[in-house]
Amino acid sequence: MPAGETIETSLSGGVLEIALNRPDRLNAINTAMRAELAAAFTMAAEDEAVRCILLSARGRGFCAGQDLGERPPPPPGERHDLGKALGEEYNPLFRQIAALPKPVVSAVNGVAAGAGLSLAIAADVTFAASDARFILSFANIGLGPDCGTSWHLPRLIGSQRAKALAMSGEAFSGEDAARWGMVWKAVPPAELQSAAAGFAARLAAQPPLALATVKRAMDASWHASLSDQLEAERIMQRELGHTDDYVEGVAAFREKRKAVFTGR
Ligand code: T3D
Repeated sequence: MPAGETIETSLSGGVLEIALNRPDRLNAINTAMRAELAAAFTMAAEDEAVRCILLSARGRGFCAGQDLGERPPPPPGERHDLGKALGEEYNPLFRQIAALPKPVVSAVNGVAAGAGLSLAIAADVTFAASDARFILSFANIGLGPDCGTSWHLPRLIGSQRAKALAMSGEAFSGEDAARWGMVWKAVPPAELQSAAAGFAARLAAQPPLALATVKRAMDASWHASLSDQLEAERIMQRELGHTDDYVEGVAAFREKRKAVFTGR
C-alpha cells in the first residue's frame, strides 16, 4: 500500500482501510488529503482484491472538514474562490465514492464537522460512536452545505431536521444520528473500530456484483418512478442470474454449506 502524508491505507481480507491521519488538525481535509483520498479510491476501484472500503480516522476526531489553515484572510478587495476547490477536487472525490461499485463503510469517532460530516455520510453504511459529535458547521463560518450534504442529509433524516441542523450549526450525537437514520448504528466508543471492521469484513465476503447492484439500484431509485425502477430491477437481476456467484449461492444453500463468492 502506498504510504500517504495525510492518510494511511492497509488491505486485509478484502477490506481496504483508509484512515484519515492528521490527528493534530482533527483530520481536517487539506489539498494533499483530497489528492490522497482520490488516489486511494481509484486504487480501490481498480484492485480486484479490494471488496470493501473502510473509512476510519486516527486520533480523537473523525474529521473537522476543510482545513481552514488553507483559507487565510484574503488581501483587501480579494476573496477565495471556493468553487474552484469544490469543482476541481471535492466534487470529483464525492462523485468517485458514489460511483464506486464496492461498498464503503465509515466509522465515525469524535467530531465530524462540515465536509467531515459529508464524508461520513457519503459512505454506504456509517457506524458512529454513540458519543460522536456531528456538526453542520458550514453556516457557522458563513457557508452553505457542500460535498453532497444538501443531497444526502434531507434524504436520510428529512427536510426539517436537515434544515434546522444546517442553519443552526447545532451539534448532535452519534445516538441522535442513529435515531434519525443518518447512520446505520451507534455503538459504544470502545467498540466502534471492531464493529465497523467486522461489518466491512462481512461485506467483503458477500458477492461483489450483487453488492454493486444494491448500491447502484438504491442510489438510482431517488430519481426513478416505481415503474422505471421495477424495469431496472428486472435488468439487473437478469444480469446477476447469469453470474457464477448466483450459481454458487444457490448451490451452497442447497448443499447446506457456506458460499464462496468470486465476483464472477
Ligand atoms: O473551503 C472550501 O474549499 C469549501 C469547502 C468547505 C467544506 C467545509 O468543511 S466548511 C467547514 C470547515 N470546518 C469548520 O468550520 C470546523 C472548524 N472547527 C471547529 O469548529 C472545531 O475545531 C470542532 C467543532 C471541529 C472541534 O472542536 P474542539 O473544541 O473539539 O477542538 P479544537 O480545539 O477546536 O480543535 C483542535 C485543533 O484542531 C485546533 O488546533 P490547535 O489550537 O490545537 O493548534 C484547531 O485549530 C484544529 N482544527 C479544528 N478544525 C480545523 C482545525 N484546523 C484547521 N481546519 C479545521 N477545519
